[in-house]
Amino acid sequence: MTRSAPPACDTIVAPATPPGEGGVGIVRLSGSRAEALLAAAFRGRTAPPAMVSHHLYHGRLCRRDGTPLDEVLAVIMRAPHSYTGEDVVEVHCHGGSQLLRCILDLFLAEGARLANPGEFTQRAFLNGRLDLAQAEAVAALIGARSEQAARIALGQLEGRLSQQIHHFTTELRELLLLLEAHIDFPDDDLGTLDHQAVSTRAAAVHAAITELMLTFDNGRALREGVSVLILGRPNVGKSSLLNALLGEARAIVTEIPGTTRDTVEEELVLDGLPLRLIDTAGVRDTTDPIEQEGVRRAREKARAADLVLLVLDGSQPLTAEDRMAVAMAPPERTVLVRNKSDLPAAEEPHSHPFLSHVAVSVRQGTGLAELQAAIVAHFCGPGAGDTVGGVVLAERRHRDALSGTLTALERFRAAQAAGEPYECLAFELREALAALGQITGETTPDAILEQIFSRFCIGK
Ligand SMILES: Nc1nc2c(ncn2[C@@H]2O[C@H](COP(=O)(O)OP(=O)(O)OP(=O)(O)O)[C@@H](O)[C@H]2O)c(=O)[nH]1
Ligand SMILES: [Mg+2]
Repeated sequence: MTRSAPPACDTIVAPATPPGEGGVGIVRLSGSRAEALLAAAFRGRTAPPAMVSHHLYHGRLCRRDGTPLDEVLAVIMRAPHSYTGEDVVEVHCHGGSQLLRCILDLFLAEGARLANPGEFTQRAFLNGRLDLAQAEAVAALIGARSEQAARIALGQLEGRLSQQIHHFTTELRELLLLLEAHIDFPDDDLGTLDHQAVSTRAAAVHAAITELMLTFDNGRALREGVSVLILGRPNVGKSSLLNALLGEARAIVTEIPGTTRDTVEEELVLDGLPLRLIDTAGVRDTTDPIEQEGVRRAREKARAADLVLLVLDGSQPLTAEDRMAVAMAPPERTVLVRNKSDLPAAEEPHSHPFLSHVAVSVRQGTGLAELQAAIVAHFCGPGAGDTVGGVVLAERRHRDALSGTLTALERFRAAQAAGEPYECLAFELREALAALGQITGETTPDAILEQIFSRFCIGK
């Protein structure tokens, strides 16, 4: 698919800094008239046409009638060496909402158009400054909730993922060319197609993509954050555990069973892993309709949670209510927490089907570090945290595109094994390539592009 050429570069404007008061506010322009628009409003020792690209100049910004708006620093970044690849102007003014609005209005009155969300980055993409995976990394970097997430996004912005995709694409294109040569010139001196070599190379790409896809769970966890649900019968110390992990008295703790009746959610970053910690109402059979609803919610959330912390009171024998809670916990996503280890243990922990088992005393603060390590290990541990050549897949869209590539490669392998005509093999390779192209944006439908860029903030 050929992408439509960039629109005849109308000049867009938007605040690049968030709304509210701040030390500086930045208004950004991009397009062929960016410099002219600055020239119309800037009064300083150096007039915009004489400004050296990428240098800051001090001056005043004035309305047409000469009314000064603010003292500013202005910079022109001339095409093509700018973020968008077009002439970009940034005006650094004092950071006040009203002031920014006046400056924006000034440029709008001079003929600029208010930028759509993500339009600067969209232009960078359309002008070939970034591919789509890199453009998406810009949004991911801005939205990163932990250092690791930011690191993954930066790697993607710097083109690490794109390089991998490029490598797969080159490999498959070469195979496609080989096939097409045999289709177009069957009687030439090309010799017979070396099927073994072709299938080995296709299988190598398949294996590398499969390996890359294994990084997705970790990447998604770091990018989007994970949900960790605290589950158990009343009074085992669930809310106490929530508070201890948060380091603040967020939920009410009392010795009365049934204290928590609704779910309580808080965000927390553990070792760079952003997580949403959810405390729930104690699981028990109850006639209280409010508590019943709380228990229903706990059950529902246990199904959806990425990880469950199943809390038991280690000083008490297992009760029927404990068993209810155990039945609600998905074993492959549950860490067993035996709380109250400061009290004499009721019985030794017996074998259990859960991921791991940690003894803690929230009261004394013991075992919490082990529990935190167990949580992080589940999402980022060995095997889960592997990167492929420093690349971690973090975007569902990329995962889906890669799985499309794998499916096409599997059909390719089957067609080859069945001795189908070269045309059929070539078709599957083209499908595989089209799926890969969705990641970098070469084959991404316009509607999807719109959707991706609309998720950006204004001014980016
Ligand atoms: N000895 C001891 N007591 C604890 C520990 N952790 C919590 N408790 C006590 O256990 C009682 C119940 O604690 P909560 O955190 O309210 O228990 P919960 O599981 O949230 O209870 P519900 O909200 O009723 O379901 C309180 O009196 C806590 O002080 C612990 O490690 N050791
Ligand atoms: Mg509670």
